[in-house]
Amino acid sequence: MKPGPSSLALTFDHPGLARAIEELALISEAPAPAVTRVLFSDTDLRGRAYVRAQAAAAGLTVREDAVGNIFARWEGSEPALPAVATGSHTDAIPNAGRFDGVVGVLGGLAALGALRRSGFQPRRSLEAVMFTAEEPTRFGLGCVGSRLLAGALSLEKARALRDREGRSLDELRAAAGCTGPLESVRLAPGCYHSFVELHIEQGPLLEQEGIPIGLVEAIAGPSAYRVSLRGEGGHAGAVLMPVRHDASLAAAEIALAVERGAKGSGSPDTVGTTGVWRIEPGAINSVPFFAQIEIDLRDTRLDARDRALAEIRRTAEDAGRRRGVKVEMAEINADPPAAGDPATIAIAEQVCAELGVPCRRMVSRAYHDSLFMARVCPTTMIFIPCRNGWSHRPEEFAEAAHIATGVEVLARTLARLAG
Ligand code: HGY
Ligand code: MN
Ligand code: MN
Repeated sequence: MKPGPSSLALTFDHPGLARAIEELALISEAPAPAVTRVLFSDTDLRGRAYVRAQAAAAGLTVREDAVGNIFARWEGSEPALPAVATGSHTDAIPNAGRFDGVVGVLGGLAALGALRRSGFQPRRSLEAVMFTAEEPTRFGLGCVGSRLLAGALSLEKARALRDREGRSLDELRAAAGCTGPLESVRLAPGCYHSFVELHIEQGPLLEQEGIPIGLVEAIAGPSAYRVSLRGEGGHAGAVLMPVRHDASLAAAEIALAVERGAKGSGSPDTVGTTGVWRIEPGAINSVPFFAQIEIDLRDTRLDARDRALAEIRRTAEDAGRRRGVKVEMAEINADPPAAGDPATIAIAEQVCAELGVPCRRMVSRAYHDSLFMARVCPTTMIFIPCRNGWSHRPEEFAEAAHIATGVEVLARTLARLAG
């Protein structure tokens, strides 16, 4: 008889999970409560070692691929069948929080641990995955690990990635001990039956509505652009205003167009951010001759995102001409949105109903590795509330009770999928 979620007697080590989240949070370049763990930095390598140890302690077979994706596997009774997977990331942008991604990695291990202790025997193998480089901090591109797994990033583009010091992915992964050709990362077709990622919402909805579980039916499509502007420098006292070609002011016009374009796209879900600014020479008494900004633009609807982008491009062209500044706008990535799998969502909804846990379907405005795993197999995400919707900041916080509920819904959903 297929083990229904209610018939499985599961015990969870919630204090142990809370301890692990706190221990991992201390592996950081930033002082607590902030967390910084940039891809292939020393802290990232120590964080990886911590996750590998946790997975091994859970009795799982651990392997790492050529780009640092870590797979913790529990062989099923029919190992030839496509496996069921869960997972997320542990890299963290500068001065982030301790729950983003981590809840899905350590919570996924906790879910598999509870299933193993219950005597449940999955037909399909179960895997908890720690995806490498979900955050764009190192190379300016997010989800490098899951893109390569899904075949959504060409090897040529992967090899062309450079960090601010000019180091390549190949150089950094080799230094991190990740061996093997990049070609070996791409997943074999049909290797996964389904994928479910546990993650904090990174928005205020669940908390506002008092609902402990969100089931993701769409993930907004992220896009990013790097705009380089070259004008003329000079002495801040000597160069009079009418003859200036100030690169930073052209950049400022473009940043305002990002806001204007997002607000005017016709969709409430369009979001635009100019989060990275570089000005040269960066002296108070010198007119900026060079500026570089990085723009993050997203929506679940591509037509709305495109309308916002058109406004940005129009302004870039106009400001450059008017100010005598050379403007080059390069696309870093422009990805389509992903849909959550209805059948997988329905299983998680049934689990919630049997547990008496309120849940709602929703959109993810943040992107996740699920955005690319949805190209590999039927995928959804289980969201839990986070305080005030805060994320990517040290005050990020998820209640232990919400994490516990998320892990239990995940465990029982995985049991259904793998049973
Ligand atoms: O930016 C994002 O949406 C994700 O947190 N990297
Ligand atoms: Mn993040
Ligand atoms: Mn995340």
